[in-house]
Amino acid sequence: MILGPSNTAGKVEDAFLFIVVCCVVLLAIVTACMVVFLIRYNRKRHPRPERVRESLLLEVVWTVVPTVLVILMFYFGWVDFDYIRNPPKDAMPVQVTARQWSWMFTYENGRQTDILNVPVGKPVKLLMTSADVLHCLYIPAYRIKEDCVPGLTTHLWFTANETGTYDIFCTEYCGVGHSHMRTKLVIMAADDFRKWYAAAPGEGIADRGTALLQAKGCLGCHSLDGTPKVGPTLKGLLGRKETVIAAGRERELTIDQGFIRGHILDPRALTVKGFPPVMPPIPMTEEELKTVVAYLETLK
Ligand SMILES: [Cu+2]
Repeated sequence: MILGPSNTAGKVEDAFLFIVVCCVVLLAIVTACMVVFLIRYNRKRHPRPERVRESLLLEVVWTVVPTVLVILMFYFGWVDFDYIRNPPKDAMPVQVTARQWSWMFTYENGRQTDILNVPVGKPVKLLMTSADVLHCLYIPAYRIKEDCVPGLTTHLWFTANETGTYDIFCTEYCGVGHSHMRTKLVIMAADDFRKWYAAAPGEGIADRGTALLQAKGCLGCHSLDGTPKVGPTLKGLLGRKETVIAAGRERELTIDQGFIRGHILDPRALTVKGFPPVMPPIPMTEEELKTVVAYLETLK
């Protein structure tokens, strides 16, 4: 029995190992028979073919053994699949919203992040949906993945066996920013998680601004450090001169507060030249728009 970094990883690994071992043993037997037959029944030694009589014993063996092996493969696969599909009752629920091109995790107390933080040793249940197109949440180290479908809630669950940081990928091609749609799974010690979970986000504009941009998924496509991603960087955005394309025509524009507010709510009206016209409208309250603008002021 393999332990692995999570309960699910061990299960999948066990079933996979059993199948690989069966395949390797069968391959060795078939290859050995082939080589022996090649030498022993060579045409030089047997110029005239001989009549071969059937062997009931041999036929029974080569029918029964593979049948039993295939049934065992199905059995291990089914038992583990059933286990991985059914979360325990006491699992900690986390809502997951996938959107082009970011992940948002919402906890029971309303806390929202773009990185999945969970405690070690506790079952966690992800309740997943999508705000736009099909996505798929994949945790390679845990050997689990599940689709995120608009209008539907799908689920995944796991219990982490050890602390650490693991990759989360989107594995359903979802548009130009698909390769940017990755984040981290952070497994914390129980005490660290309790502290993180209870901590209120900081009161300063930098903390509130980044928390809001994270929660709304903006940072999936826009960096804060000057590097362009799917969209232009937010660093120095306010007051910057950009060439924009509106209704197929190009023009110069200085980005001001009005532009930011309008563009968040209705991004399809115009696009910054050099970037794909793919930003979805981001619903925000007046309060949230104020926070974004105030935060962008500090990034000038
Ligand atoms: Cu995706």
